[in-house]
Amino acid sequence: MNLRIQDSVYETSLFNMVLRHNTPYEMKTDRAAIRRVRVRVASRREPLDSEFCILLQVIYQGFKMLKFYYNPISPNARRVWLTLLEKEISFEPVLIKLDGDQLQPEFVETNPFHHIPVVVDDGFRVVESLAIMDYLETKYPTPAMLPSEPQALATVRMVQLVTGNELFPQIVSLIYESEDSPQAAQAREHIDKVLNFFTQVLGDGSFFGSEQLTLADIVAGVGVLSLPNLGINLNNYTKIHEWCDRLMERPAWQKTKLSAEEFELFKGRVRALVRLRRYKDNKSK
Ligand SMILES: N[C@@H](CCC(=O)N[C@@H](CS)C(=O)NCC(=O)O)C(=O)O
Repeated sequence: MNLRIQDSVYETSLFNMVLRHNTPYEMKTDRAAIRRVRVRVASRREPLDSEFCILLQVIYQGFKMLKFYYNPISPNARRVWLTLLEKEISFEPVLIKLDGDQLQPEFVETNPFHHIPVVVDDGFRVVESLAIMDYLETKYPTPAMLPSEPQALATVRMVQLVTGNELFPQIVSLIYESEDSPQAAQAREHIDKVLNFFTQVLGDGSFFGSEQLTLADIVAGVGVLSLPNLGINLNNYTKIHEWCDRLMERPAWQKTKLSAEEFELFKGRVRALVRLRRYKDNKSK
């Protein structure tokens, strides 16, 4: 990219971007560079030299590259990760350790709810995995992953919401409650209902709402593929089992697959978060 540094409008907007920008999470790798630029911009007496132009290029490219705040063990982040990979969008991954990184002021400035995933694209910040996926779909429409035909679109949204509202809370129960507890039995029963519902919705189709992969497959796939690790046998749901095989044939899914060790880490994080939530609920009673 050639910076047309003589272009004063462009130059000013770039300087403003640099000056406005305070979050080290945004520019983690260029903190020293940004400090140097701030000093130069604050005392703009000298003409711009070539070293300075190069510095601005580095910073400008840093701003242009889509940043993805994530952790591989996070299912919500994996939804976005898969969307980025399936659409072959270039991005800069920013790993957020879920043992406290997410509570650091720099990150809380980016997401006040201290959750991953977050995407910052060209200075535009999006939180909430489903909103991020819609943003990516609209900005990078190829390959299309959200059908526009009314029934197909409703199917995609329905499967996404059923996953979030009906499946995920049961996955959390299975992780938190002991295997032989009534709560775990109830969770297994509800998961059976979800899997039968998904079987019905999928019918003889390859994917949810389309013959091509959709955003519903990504959201439901991340949840359903974790079930065998929690003792749910997918062989009892033939169509869902075949659909899982179709997903796992794809390079993006193999790349983002959790190892057994990572899944244990994820379970540990879920348990800690549930304990924390219950402690807070009890305290406020
Ligand atoms: N509804 C949000 C949920 C995000 C969420 O709960 N993320 C978890 C990881 S899967 C997280 O960041 N937890 C850290 C925390 O709550 O402090 C989304 O879909 O993006």
